[in-house]
Amino acid sequence: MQKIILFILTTISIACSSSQSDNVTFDDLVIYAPRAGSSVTAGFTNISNSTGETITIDAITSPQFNIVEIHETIIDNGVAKMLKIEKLIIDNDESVALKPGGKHLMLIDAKKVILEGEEINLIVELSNDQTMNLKTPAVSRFSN
Ligand SMILES: [Cu+2]
Repeated sequence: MQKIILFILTTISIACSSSQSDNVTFDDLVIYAPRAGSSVTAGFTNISNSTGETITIDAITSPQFNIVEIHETIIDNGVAKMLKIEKLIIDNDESVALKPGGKHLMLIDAKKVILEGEEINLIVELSNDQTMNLKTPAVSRFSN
């Protein structure tokens, strides 16, 4: 009987340690292919922080774009405007949604024409000195 209890305890502690892993995740990353003739596009994702500490996104770069920024859409006197967020802060055990009409990734000045299906890479530098490499194929903005 004691063996069984020990086994259960071990299983629980393994489950806990995996959910508490040093982790920042970018889920459901979507990047639109720029419109024909445009070199600018937007991206969306859900960022979660389970590192045990507050995390700041210090920088995002991409081999395919000269500039990657995080923007926030605000309504100013009835006009939608985008503000650059210099450092996006994500508290421990919190997530931040980058979504249409809200915060979003802005990919600016594509280095070449990017068509649907082409892979986009993002290099994300976090305040804990972690660097994350993300990739996703560019999708049509009319696909959903
Ligand atoms: Cu923007």
